[in-house]
Amino acid sequence: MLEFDLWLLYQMMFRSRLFEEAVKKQWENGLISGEMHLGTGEEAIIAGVLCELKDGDAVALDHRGTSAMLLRGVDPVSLLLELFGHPEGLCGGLGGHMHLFSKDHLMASSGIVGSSGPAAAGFALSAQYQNTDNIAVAFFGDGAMNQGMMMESINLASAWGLPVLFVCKDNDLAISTTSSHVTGGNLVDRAKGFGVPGQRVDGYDVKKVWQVSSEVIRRMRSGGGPYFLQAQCVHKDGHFLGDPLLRFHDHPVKEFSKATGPLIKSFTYPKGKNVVNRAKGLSEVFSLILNAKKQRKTKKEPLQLCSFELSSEEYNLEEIKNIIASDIQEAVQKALEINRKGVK
Ligand SMILES: Cc1ncc(C[n+]2csc(CCOP(=O)(O)OP(=O)(O)O)c2C)c(N)n1
Repeated sequence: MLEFDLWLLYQMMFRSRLFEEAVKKQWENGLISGEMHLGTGEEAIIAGVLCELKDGDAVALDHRGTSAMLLRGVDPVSLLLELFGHPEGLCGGLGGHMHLFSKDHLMASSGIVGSSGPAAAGFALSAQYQNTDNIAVAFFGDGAMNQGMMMESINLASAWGLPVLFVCKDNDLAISTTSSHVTGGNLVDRAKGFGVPGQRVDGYDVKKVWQVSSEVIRRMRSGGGPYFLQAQCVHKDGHFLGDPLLRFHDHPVKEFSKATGPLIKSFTYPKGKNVVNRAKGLSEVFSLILNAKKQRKTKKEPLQLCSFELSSEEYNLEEIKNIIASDIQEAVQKALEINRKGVK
């Protein structure tokens, strides 16, 4: 994107949100099996960075990569079929939502936490070797910053001057472990310790994410070396669909009655930590449950924040939303139809 275009950014975010809502519906209908990690809530980070990329740039993704694939142009029908485990899916139905790959788009995702670091560094090494001005982006969560291979990638990217933009989508949680429990120091300073400049950015504000990314990516294309971005976000649908922290909140009686037995058993188990420690552990779990919903309510909503800034004189927002909604609806219907017909 050469010039700032808030309308384009909003459309990207809205497309991403609607697609993931459609995925959620199919997961609830039982068409997608296993865990399903959505990126609802991190749209401003994804759209703000991706809109600055051009052909030949590569993107390495974590376990929430579905919508980034969509926004880079991967066919939504093949994405949905992949999630259904159908042979006509993007990766023959064998990758599922966590292991997506598109050679045409130079994109790969992985469920191995931290692995987007080495993948992006590899893509960037290839761009550097071929003397192009292409860059690579690594998207990952704050939990991945405590993974060795991520540190190794940041180190090598610095030592070799690789054009990698490391984007940490910081929701302060790794499943149910809060960052403050397991993370020493400050992440931007940690990257600086490897010689990689970086900064924090408001991950709810697409305009701010775009401003920083566009400037940094422009520098990277002319040999500026790697950069580190730490952007705050919240995962509106929890760690994965059916996240127990949110389930406990939504259906306390049902969920607590299921958990009472195991909780009593673990509390009265004769071996292990003393009662004070066990009580402390339990209170931490309860406070996580209590905060799970509160956090999602108090955090900013990236789409709403962006829509407040759009000038109604330029375009008709409702019209644009309807067009995107019918595009997504069409893709879902097509994927369902192929899936219904079964395997040829
Ligand atoms: C190497 C590795 N360790 C552990 C896991 C299990 N695991 C899956 S997601 C996750 C949390 C990752 O947290 P973060 O990187 O902050 O991403 P988020 O889910 O918050 O987006 C963990 C520990 C894994 N998939 N890979």
